[in-house]
Amino acid sequence: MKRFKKNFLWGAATSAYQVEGAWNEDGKGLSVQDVLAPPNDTICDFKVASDHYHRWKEDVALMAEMGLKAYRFSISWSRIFPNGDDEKPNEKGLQFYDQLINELLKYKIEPIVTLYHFDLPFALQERGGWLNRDMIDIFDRYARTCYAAYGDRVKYWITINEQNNLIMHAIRFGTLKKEEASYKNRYEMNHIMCLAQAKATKSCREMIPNAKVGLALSYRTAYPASCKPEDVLAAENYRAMRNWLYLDLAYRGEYNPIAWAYLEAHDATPTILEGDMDMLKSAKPNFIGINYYRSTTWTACHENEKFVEGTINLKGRKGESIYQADPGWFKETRNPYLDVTDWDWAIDPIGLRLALREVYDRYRLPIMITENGLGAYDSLVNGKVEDDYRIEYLRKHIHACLQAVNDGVDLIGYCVWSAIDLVSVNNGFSKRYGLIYVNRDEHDLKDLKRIPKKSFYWYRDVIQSNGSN
Ligand code: BGP
Repeated sequence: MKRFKKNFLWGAATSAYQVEGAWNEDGKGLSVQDVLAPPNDTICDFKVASDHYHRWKEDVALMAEMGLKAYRFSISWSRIFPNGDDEKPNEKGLQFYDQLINELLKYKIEPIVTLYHFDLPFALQERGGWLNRDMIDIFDRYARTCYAAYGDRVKYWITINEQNNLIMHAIRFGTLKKEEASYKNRYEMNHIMCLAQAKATKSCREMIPNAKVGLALSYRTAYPASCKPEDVLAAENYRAMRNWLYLDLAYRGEYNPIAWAYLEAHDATPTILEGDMDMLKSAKPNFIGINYYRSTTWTACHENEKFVEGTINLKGRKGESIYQADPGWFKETRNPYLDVTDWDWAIDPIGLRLALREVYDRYRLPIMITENGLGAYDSLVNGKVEDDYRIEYLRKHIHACLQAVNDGVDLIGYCVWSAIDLVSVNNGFSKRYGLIYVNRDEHDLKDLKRIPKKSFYWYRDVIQSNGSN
C-alpha cells in the first residue's frame, strides 16, 4: 500500500474577497464582487467577511498550530491595481501579501497563490471585462507584477480559479450582465480568458524557473443515470463541456471536439485569431488544480424538451435545486445512491477518486486538490463547534485521495476548503466550511473571534500522521 508522498502539501484554502473584508481600505479599488448584490437579500455581502485583512497574523498563527504545510490564498487584484491596470501598483496592497507570505514562511507553511479568484477589478469590467481582448495583456501585466514581487518566495501559482464557473454561471459570478450573457459572449470570453491564462503561465515559467503553475478547475465527476446508452452519452457530453473544454485548452492547447460540437450547436463558437492556438500550446502549465465538492448525474435530454439554465440552491433546504436541461445534450437528475448536503450537493468520495484517475490518465501531470470541503450549518455550543459531519466528509475524501495515489495518480497536495470560516459565494455566512469558526452571524458582526472547531484538531492529527489517521 502506497502512502502520501513525504513532502505532501497538507493545506487549506481561502480566497481574498471571501475572507479579507477591508473592501475599501488602503487604496483597494472595487471588485465586481463589491458591486454585485448578494443573490439573496437575507445573506451578507463581502465588505467585512472574516476580517482577515486585519487579523492575518492571528490567523496564520492558528494555521501553524494546526500544522498546515501549505496555505492557498488569492491576491485581490484590485488591491494591487485599484483599476486593474494602473500605471503603478498600490504599494500598500503589495505590502499586505508580502507580510502574509513572510509570516507563512516563518512557520514553514508553503504559500500557494491564486491570482484571480472571481474578483475582477470593477473598472476592468466597465471596459468590457473578459470580452475585451486587451485583458490578455492586462492580466499578464498584473501576473508579472505579482511574480516580480513574490516569485523569490512563492513556488506554487494558480492563474485562474474555476474558469468554468465564471463562464457557466457568468451572471451569478459577475462576469457578464444578464443582458449580455448569451452563449456566444460566454464562450468568446472563455477563449480570451484562456489566452490570458496562457500568457500569464508562460510569464511565470520564464520569470520563476522552478515554479509550479496551473489552474484550479471546478471539476465534476459525471455519471449516467442508467446504463441506457443515451444516458451514457449525456454524461459524456456534460463531462466535455464542464471539464475537458477547459482542461484541453489549458493543457493541450486545443478545443475538445465534443465541446466544439456543442458550441457550434449553440451558435457559440469563439473568434480565433491567427496565433491564438499557438499561444495556447506554448503555455505549458506544469500541474493541475482540482476543486472537488460533488459529483453529478445525467440523463438524455430529447430535442423537444425545454431548455433549463439550472440554478444554485440559495436557500439551503434539501430538494430545492432546479436542475439543468439542455435539449439534445444532457439533463441533470438526482443520484438515488448518494446522500446530499443541505444545498443538494451529492456527497461522493468515490467521485473524487474517479476524478483524480480521469484527469491523471488524460494529462499525466501532477495534481493538487486545491479545494475540497463540506458546507454546513455549524453551531457554537458552550464555546465549541463539534463538526463531526465535516470530519466524516473529509476523512472519506482523504481516503479516496489515498486510493487514487495507489491507483498511480501523482497527487502532490490537498487543500481543505476552507482554512477558516468565510463568506460562501452564494450563501453568505450561513453555509460554513472552515476548520476555524469565526464568531459572526449573517448581519451581526459580533466579535469575529476565532475558535478552532473539532475538525481543526482532527486535521492536525491527519497532517501529523501524513494521512494515516
Ligand atoms: C468554489 C469556489 C470557492 C468556494 C466553494 C464553495 O466554487 O472556488 O470560492 O466558495 O466553491 O462554494 P459556495 O461558497 O458557493 O458554497
